[in-house]
Amino acid sequence: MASSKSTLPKDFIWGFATASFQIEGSLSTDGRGKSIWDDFARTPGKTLDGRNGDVATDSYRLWKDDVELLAKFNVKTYRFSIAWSRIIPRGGREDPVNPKGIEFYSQLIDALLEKNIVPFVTLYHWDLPQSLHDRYGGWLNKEEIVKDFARYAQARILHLQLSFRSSSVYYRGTSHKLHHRLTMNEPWCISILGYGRGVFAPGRSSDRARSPEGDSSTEPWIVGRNVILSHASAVKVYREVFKPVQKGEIGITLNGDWQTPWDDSPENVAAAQHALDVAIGWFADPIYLGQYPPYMREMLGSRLPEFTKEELKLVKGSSDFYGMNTYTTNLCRAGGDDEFQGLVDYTFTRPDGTQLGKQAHCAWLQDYPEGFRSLLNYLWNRYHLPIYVTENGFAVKDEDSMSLEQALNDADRVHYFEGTTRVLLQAIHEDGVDIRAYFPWSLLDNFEWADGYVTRFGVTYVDYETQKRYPKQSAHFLSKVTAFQMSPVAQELTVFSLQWF
Ligand code: GBH
Repeated sequence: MASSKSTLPKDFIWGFATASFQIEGSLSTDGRGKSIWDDFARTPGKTLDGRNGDVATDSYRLWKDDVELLAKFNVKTYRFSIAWSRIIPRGGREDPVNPKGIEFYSQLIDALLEKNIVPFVTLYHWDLPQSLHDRYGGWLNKEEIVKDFARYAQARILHLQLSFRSSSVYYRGTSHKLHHRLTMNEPWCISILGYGRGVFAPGRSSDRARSPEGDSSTEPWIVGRNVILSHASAVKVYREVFKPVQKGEIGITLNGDWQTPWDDSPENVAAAQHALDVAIGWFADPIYLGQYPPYMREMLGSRLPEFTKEELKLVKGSSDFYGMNTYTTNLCRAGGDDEFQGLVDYTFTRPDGTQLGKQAHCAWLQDYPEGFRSLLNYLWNRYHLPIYVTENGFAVKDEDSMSLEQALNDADRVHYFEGTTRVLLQAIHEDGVDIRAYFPWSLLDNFEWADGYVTRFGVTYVDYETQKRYPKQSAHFLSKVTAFQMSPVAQELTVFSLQWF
């Protein structure tokens, strides 16, 4: 079949993304241990609407509804995360594995496979077992956390694999290339928002109004290094023990938006690169190129925790693909004292006073598809690996006064996805970027971290009183375009036995 400019490549996969703490609820059911988000979200002042993750979208109970939605939307794949504290309630390498936790994810995965939906699993999307934080400082403690994360990866891998061996489910897939797993979601957010700004669990920060303890000038950088090392040791386990048999892929996903100079002055051109270095290069450069970006060292001096030679060997090349979460573009101006943005000020207001794009229902996001295209090109040219877009989405205002019908008519989100899907195709066909997956965020409205339930990113509306799900216009739009573009794939399936983990 001749490939056309409006067609996605044959093996391309698309589907929606979610994360355990944002959807599951049932926080003390079936032996789940506490995570750092449980109490953090319950603490007054930590979320915008004072609401927490105790119920969320109730997906621990209603997961079958979610699978039905995915099937209805005609997706090829579903990106979800596993709650570490369901698998190992106390989290540590000596602590027991919880069979009920294993069972929960096994049945979810089996149900997906029965519908020919490829599971795309994230090991860690921010819900660290509370016990590890209490016992030794969690992500701050390199010696402990790296070993515990590797053990969690192995426990999850081993046990889930055993349960699949006895399963009669077979996946009809295009090729083994479809076996993917992610270690971490967005190390920048784990480090900066959890230990620098203190707006995410565990909420540590130098700002004493916000946190009784923490040091924003050192801890985020230490946590970042430890997250990279934990990721790399999980990858080592996978590659040594499981990959030879399964031939699957493993990688990490990084957040990062396109950064472009506010004007063409040399200092602002440099500022945009500095912003990219801190948002993305901090993690991507060690993992893909084997060293920190020079600007990280320039900015932080001795506060930048180094890797030993041996560690660097483990880290370099530890991701089989580039996992990309991206939402917007920032206009960059040199200056300010925000190290977390590379000593760069972000704005959406151009020099002539106009806005970059349409404002989402959260301060940090405007609709600007051209930036998405530029970032895809930048990452492809810098790291030379296939790109999986593991998150991309838009928040639309939804007021209590709105009718359901109005809430479902999410025209601004449809507009956003029209832009990003158009640009995705251009990047593939016109720019030659190797892009293999696309996951709009999110399958459904859910617990939006510090924003509580005020900000809605779903393509499915959730009525939080009844927990009923209602597809929005954007869900119809995405299923239609992608189903059309994906149609050749379904014809070329072969059968092979399943070994996901
Ligand atoms: C994603 O992060 C998350 O992976 C996902 O769980 C979440 O639901 C989704 O975004 C929508 O928010 O103004 O200092 O608070 C995207 C990357 C980086 C975007 C931090 C918001 C806010 C910085 N995020 N950013 S701050």
